[in-house]
Amino acid sequence: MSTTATAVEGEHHHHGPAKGIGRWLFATNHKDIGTMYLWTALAMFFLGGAFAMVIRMELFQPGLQLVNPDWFNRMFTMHGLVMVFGAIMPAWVGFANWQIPLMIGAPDMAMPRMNLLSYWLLPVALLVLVSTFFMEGNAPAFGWTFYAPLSTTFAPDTADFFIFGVHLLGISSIMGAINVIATIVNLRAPGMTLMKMPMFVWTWLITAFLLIAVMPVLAGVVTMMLTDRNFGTAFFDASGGGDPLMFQHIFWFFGHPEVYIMILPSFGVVSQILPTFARKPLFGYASMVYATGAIAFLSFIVWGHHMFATGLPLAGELYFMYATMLIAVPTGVKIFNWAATMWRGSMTFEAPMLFSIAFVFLFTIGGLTGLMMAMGPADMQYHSTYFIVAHFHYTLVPGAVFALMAGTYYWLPIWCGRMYDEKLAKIHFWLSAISVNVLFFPQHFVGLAGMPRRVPDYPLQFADFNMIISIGGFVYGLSQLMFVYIVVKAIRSGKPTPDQVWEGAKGLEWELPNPLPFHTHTTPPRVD
Ligand code: CU1
Repeated sequence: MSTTATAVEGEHHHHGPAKGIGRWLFATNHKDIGTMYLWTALAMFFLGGAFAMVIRMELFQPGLQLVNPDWFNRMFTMHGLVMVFGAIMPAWVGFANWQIPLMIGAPDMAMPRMNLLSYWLLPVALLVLVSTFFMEGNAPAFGWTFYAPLSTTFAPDTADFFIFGVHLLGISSIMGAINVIATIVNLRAPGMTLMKMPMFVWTWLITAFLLIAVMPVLAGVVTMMLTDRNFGTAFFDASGGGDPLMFQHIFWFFGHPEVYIMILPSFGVVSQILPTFARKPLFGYASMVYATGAIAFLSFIVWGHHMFATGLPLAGELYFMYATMLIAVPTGVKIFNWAATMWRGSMTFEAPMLFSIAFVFLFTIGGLTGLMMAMGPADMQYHSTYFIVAHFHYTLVPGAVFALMAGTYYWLPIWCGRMYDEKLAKIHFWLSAISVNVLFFPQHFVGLAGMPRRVPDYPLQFADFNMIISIGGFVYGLSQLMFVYIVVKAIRSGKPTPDQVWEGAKGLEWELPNPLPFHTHTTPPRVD
């Protein structure tokens, strides 16, 4: 066959792993690409965190002291965009790259070079987004939801760079999702049937379908913005026959599933970790799979709950209310299963377990406030207050971020072949768990008392709580520096990972073969 010669020739070009920077620039190995995703996400976590620190410093006391209102708007806009698209989503893609091939017994991702392209589009897109700070007109200030007409008629020219950045991020995400699906569908080891797959793989498979379904919707809405802004269309402009509310419908058709894109992999990670440290198999595996699928399906048909205050028709409001409340059913199944997994288990409380247990408790708080907001008439009161901010930060910080921390401590020994310092990790956990509640719990109170979100200043009555919130924010932010220290320390001087990383994983079917040296290239020679 004619491909044989090419294959042999190809081998010459791939004689051993590339050295120096080339190893990273031209990486096609799922581990190297996963590593790049994870470091990029961590850097963006701190950039988004820096914006959050500015926000909390400004709100530390009433009155304007640090930034003017325009800068404040830029800060919360970029905070949201960087955290969602730069930190949480790429971090999960990093996890997917590292873990999915290992967990299903695949040699690599199905399309290694597309994988490389997916990755490199990411820093380019983030650079496009962040470089708007240095352009005339300055960075976008229309919130991460960039509602029209604020983002169309009333935004500076840098909004076009924002649109370009979102397109690039979308292409990167879609290609990443295609790769995940192709890998799981085609490259499972013999015997790895779908219903034997580890929960992390299942949740990522479903996440990938969500991404493919809604990232084009996001691309569509920013394209409509682009043509509204530059080519005389009036999709969102009532004076030209359009409708600004249509923006919200399209945006939230993307936006609500997007929330689950960030949280489903968390469900997967926690479903791996709880059994290991409870020394029991996951309770209700099949129901976990079906619950994940049900949540994903429901996520497409509830977007109107973001729009109760726009004056939906009564029938529409009732529909979105009941559909949204339905999500509590599969979510309840999951929480029950996690509790039942721990029930009468012989639990130990290493850092991954601590973060996972905190996830179960604190994500549930976010779920319950979500249920409160799902009630249309009540939402008219909560709408656009700090109560909303409290709600979604509970789902995304002690939700997604805690699961990312749990997963990192759990799998770092496999990723770098070395153990982290358990004592420091426990301190990191307790600092994070306490400060995250000091940071976000009182936001429920100021929200219910009527403090609006996205404001740089507030009346005196909110001063005490805001100071407490800010202190919680500073402690939480500083504590995450400890995480970097622990990870770097493990990589540089951690004890070598033992044959059995987690004693509790013994006998559980998703136990991984290890230790896998950091620089091992398991990819077989390519024959394309
Ligand atoms: Cu939603």
